[in-house]
Amino acid sequence: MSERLAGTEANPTIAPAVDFRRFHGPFDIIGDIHGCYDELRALLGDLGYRVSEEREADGEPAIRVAPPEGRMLVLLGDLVDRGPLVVPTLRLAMGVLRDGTGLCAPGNHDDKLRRWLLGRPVHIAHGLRTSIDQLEAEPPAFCDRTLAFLQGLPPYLVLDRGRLICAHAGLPLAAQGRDDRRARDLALFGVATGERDEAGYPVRIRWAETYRGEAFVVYGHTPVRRPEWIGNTVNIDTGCVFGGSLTALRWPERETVSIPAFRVYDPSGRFDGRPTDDAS
Ligand SMILES: [Mn+2]
Repeated sequence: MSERLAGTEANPTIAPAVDFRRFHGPFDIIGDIHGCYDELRALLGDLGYRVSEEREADGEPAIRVAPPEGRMLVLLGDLVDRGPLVVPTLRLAMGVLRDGTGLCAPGNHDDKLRRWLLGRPVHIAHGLRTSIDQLEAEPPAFCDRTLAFLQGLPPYLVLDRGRLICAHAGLPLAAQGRDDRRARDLALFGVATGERDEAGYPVRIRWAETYRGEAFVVYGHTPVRRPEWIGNTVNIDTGCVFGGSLTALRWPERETVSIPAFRVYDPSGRFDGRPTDDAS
């Protein structure tokens, strides 16, 4: 793989599953919603989107998003867990995929919910119980729809002719364009050293500090007080569910728009650049 051009138009080795280069934006990229649907609606309103809560012909609730002319919503993963409104957040994400008004990459929490829905043994912690409780209050068909939605998500997105990569936990250059187990784990969980910190959480490599790729990488997963710009990357997880804020990155403008959380939904957050959980 080319040292510098991985993930760009010049690199022909983009796996089909992650190849969204034909989508040029402009985009509004939002991640780590964690069921903070009220804040998501407010932020989308600030960005000029119209959100409507409707019903399908069969009576099933549906949430429809109408972007401003020409724009597209990109959801950067961790739709679920910890927060109060996981179900409408999922409905909105399913709605944008169905209508073609947006794209979605999964986060580690979404992937763990997917495995729970498949009946696999998962450790119910780090907010998964809040999602399960909310899903169990819905008709069983909603779990089926949620599983089908999660099963269909690509591990990350290569966008805009290869200039932009949206990956929940970021993506080092060597993994860009790949669709193997390691690339998938990096995109969903990040780069772990194998060590644990004094609180028992996995230590992650700060890959962005040495990143020299040409594709701009937008990621989240580790809460920070303000969007963290490092080289050709930005972390936009500003910890809404922990009482921080919900942030969108506008592309290609490279501007962020944030709104403060309406309340602290989960008091366990920290904003020091270390992971808040190891929901793996
Ligand atoms: Mn995450």
